Amino acid sequence: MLRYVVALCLLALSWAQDCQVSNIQVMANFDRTRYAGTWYAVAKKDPDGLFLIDNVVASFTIEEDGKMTARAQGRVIILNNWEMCADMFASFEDTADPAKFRMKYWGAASYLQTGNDEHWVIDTDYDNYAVHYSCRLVDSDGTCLDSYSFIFSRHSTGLRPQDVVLATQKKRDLCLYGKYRRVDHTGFCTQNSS
Ligand code: DAO
Repeated sequence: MLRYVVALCLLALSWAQDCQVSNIQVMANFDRTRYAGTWYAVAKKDPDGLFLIDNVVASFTIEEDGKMTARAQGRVIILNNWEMCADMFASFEDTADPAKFRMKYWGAASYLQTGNDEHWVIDTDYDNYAVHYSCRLVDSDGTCLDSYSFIFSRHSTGLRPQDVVLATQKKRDLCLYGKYRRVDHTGFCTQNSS
């Protein structure tokens, strides 16, 4: 019996870490109402063509029709060396999985990036931390060729030590361990809004 349990655990572990986008586990029974509110990005794995650099704060709202929307700010550098605080908006299209959305995003100003990305909530306890993931391009072998991921905290001061442990495990599960950088909050966006 023990042998079967161990074999099952190993199978589950290898499944979680085979780096296949289709095998990525997202948050079970995701509750968007509890997810709403302000999140501070504390770490980010950048996509190709980095956009939001630091001072990233996202605020999620559940509208009267139940749809999720978001507003985010962050420091960006556009036109090679113009540094500014980007004011961004997003609307989320539901999918069959409550933790997986299609996110349409655009800027308050026309020269800011627009796009249509996956927005998956990998894990959250709603009150302290959240792990987000988006794969922009799936390779022919099923792994992700171009992804980005935010680690969010409810606290501008960062993650609690116990949440660092949980987020680190999720980074490994996403096959992105070692690819994140810290996202600083310096007050840039309170002084330089677009
Ligand atoms: O920063 O490189 C990047 C890609 C992110 C683009 C999307 C930002 C706009 C909306 C954010 C809402 C919550 C994550």
